[in-house]
Amino acid sequence: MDVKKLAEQFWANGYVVIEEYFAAELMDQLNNKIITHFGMDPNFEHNDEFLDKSATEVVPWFPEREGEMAFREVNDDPLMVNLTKEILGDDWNELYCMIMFSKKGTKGQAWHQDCPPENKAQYNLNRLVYTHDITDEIGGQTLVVPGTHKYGEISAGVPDEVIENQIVLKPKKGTVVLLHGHCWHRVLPITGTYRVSTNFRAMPEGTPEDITDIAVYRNMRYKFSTSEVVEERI
Ligand SMILES: O=C(O)CCC(=O)C(=O)O
Ligand SMILES: [Fe+2]
Repeated sequence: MDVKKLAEQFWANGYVVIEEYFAAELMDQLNNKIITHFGMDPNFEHNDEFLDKSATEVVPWFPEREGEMAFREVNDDPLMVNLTKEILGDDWNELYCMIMFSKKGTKGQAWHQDCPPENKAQYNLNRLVYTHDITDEIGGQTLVVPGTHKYGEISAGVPDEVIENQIVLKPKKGTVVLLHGHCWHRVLPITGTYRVSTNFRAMPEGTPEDITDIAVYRNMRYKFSTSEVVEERI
């Protein structure tokens, strides 16, 4: 695997995809752990204002905060580590491992940036691993707009409308997607039984630990730690 080429692609587009990198067996094992944790009908943890206004319906789980370390094997994989280093530089830091569950019939996630884009040197790097196939039947396809990690703030507007040049990703089981936190992205509604993604978030040196506390949507900025809209945009 040519990490230099992959890093170049990442910096050109704001994301890079490595298809079916992890073994199906390991993915099945981790997917089972995820399903055992959530079941098929977990309660939303975010408040109603956020769920309505953000058009975002996901339930997060931070396994390592509860001592569940089974995801370390993926986190510590040589490609994950070497490619992260190539993209972020030698002194990058791990942020956290976060799993996002979406149940059948939910909206997915509206367009957003994971953190404010004003300081281009400070951002989160999403290192997404998919433990099951994302297909048109299941829904939950990941949408990205190439190059937008360089554009600054996401355009204000309807939270989940079609954006020009959007690309639809349908990651198969074991696929890795590295996605810049400033790159505009969203997740389509879930039509199948469930959808999960596992995100090993990292950040470049000098980025504060709370970098993902405020997310930028097309209609607002939202602060998760205090559950409040900190800026209305439309
Ligand atoms: O689950 C995905 O495919 C993307 C989720 C997302 O918005 C993120 O990782 O920041
Ligand atoms: Fe995101």
